[in-house]
Amino acid sequence: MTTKSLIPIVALTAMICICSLKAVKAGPSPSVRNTTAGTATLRGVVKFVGAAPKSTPLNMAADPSCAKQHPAPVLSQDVVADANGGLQNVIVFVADGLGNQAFDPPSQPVVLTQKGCMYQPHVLAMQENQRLEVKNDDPTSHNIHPVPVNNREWNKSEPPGSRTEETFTRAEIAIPVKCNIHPWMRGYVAVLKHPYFAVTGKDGSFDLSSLPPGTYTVEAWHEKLGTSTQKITVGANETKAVNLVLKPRSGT
Ligand SMILES: [Cu+2]
Repeated sequence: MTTKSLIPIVALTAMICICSLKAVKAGPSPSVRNTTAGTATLRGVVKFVGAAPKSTPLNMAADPSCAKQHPAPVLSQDVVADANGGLQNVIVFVADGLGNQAFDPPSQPVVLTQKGCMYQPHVLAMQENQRLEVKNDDPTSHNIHPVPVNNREWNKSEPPGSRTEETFTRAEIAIPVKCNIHPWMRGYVAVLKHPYFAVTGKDGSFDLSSLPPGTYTVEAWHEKLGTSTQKITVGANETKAVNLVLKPRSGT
């Protein structure tokens, strides 16, 4: 072989080396990115059993612009249940069974509104790295201050009519949110790794749809009543009922 004929071989070998180096650098993907929605559904109701703790009226006298917006007394939102025991404001989510799948956050933000010096909604859930838009629809200033354990803590002053945006990068169920100006303001933001979560409505109902078929642990989380879990297997194109019960904890 002449030196001339060796050049292309050397060049090719160098290219292969560079390519394989790149591949090694990138490493094996830590997770399988899920892009296809599944066809399984878990649907049910979270019920509260036991004596409901008494809701207490909130005292907004410290800021007349807040109090003025509520002709009737506003009750605390700690435990909100309907006549059938359907429990509102419960975060229901897949706690186990999705393996190492990873999910991109939705491009749309979730919106938390400060209105009547309350958080609307009182409980919300979002995905890691999804945008959280915080609006102030009140004629008074608020200072939103989430108090996370696994995420970066921040607090922001919001003059009337303003909005701000933030994200949480790590799963956490759930982050308490308070206002540094109005001590009665309290909310919760749950952050999840995947899109399989819901917050129960007025009747305690929830719907986890577009799941891949599998065996899942479904968990219900409530700010005062703690957690409840259930394991369930669901197939493709199948809908299964999951009903969860929460009881007052000792001392609640
Ligand atoms: Cu406030």
